[in-house]
Amino acid sequence: MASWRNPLDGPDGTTVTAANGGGQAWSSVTGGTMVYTTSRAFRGPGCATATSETIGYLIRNLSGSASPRADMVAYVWLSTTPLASTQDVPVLRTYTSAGIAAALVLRGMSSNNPKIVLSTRGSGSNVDRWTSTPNIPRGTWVRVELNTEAGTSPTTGAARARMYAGDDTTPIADSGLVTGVDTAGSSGIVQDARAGMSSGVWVDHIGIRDGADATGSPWPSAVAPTVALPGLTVVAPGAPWSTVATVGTDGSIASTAWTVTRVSADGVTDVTSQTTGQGTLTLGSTAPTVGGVRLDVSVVVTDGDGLTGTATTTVHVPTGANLRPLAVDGQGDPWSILGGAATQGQALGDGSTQTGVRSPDVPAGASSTRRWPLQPATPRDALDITVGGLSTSAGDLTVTAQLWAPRGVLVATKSGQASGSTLSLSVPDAATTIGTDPTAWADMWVAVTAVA
Ligand SMILES: [Ca+2]
Repeated sequence: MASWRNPLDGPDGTTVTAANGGGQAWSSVTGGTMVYTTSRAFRGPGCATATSETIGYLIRNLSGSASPRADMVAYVWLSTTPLASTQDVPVLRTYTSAGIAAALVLRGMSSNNPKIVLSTRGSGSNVDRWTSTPNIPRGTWVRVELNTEAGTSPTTGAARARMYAGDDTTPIADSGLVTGVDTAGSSGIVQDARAGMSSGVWVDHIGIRDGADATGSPWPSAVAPTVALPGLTVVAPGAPWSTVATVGTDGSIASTAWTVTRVSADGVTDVTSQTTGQGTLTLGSTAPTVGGVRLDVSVVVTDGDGLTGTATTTVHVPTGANLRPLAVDGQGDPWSILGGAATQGQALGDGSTQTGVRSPDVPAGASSTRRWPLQPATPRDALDITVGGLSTSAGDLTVTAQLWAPRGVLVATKSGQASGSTLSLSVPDAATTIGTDPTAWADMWVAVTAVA
């Protein structure tokens, strides 16, 4: 079984071709000229119609010898003005190798009382098997469905035609399953499905399903769009920056909304949203001009069915070289280490989860900062660093611990006030925010600031 759909949401005014969008590609296009239009739509931004009463056809090849059944559905809108001369618009048809299998025809199109007709293959010409009693409503969306079962002889085929108002589940008209008719000669195969349209007949959302096990409505369920963004990016301060969302959809894209959260070096966030730009987000004059900023970027794509897909990425805007880490044996005293660690690297590296640091006396209104090299041995998915046992001799200080990645990128920050308190720096998504380059993981550091 294979499902296939096309919501006909191509660019407004563009001639419909086999491959120019509007949904999944057609196998071929023939007959009159068809165009996408946003003048109306059952779902999504638009639909398609023909530019004259010369009927255009969209053809979809089925699964060859594996297609003893084919089911089709489409939404149609008839102008309130009858066509000038055309009587029949075969909106849904299935074909076998020897010609037509079954057809759902809009008949009486030049009258005010059009009907739907089910016809199947005959010797020389199609044979009408059923005509609806109700008229086809004009000036509103109507759903039509055609089921075809290919028999293995001219008397073992079956077909069914139905008409509904919009997405209703109870039909306005139903032929029932017409059996014992010729749909495929003796081939047992339905090989393609065709949708037709004329001027005055707008068509939207065509669904096709084939295979031996096709049952129920042929309209396949809509699939949420897939969205992807490039991974972690590092850009220079002030440099314009842009990114492109890669979107996969079985229909159209109704909207694209971006959110950019700026996380500054002091942990302040500034959220901005951008709904224009569609698939591309560009930060030009609004790009960060100061380093030490992280941008958390997310995009939400909504398709014509109202389903959404989302993706996130991170952009680091590093600071200047003045924030390079100290050497492992750097001397920042009078800060000192408390506890059992023999070296600063060990104290703040893999082998220690509890490290005490001692600040110097800090006069009121002053501050003191010490940077501690950090040497994790390997990249990891998550990173937890605890700066504990803060000891001061000047009463309560406000102590801030920050975890910095290479290139001056602030990864995490935490503040506390009580002497002896513990500050935990947790980076659950370290592999994303820091990356997986081992040299990067060997070039990280923690800054501890005491403010009296
Ligand atoms: Ca549409």
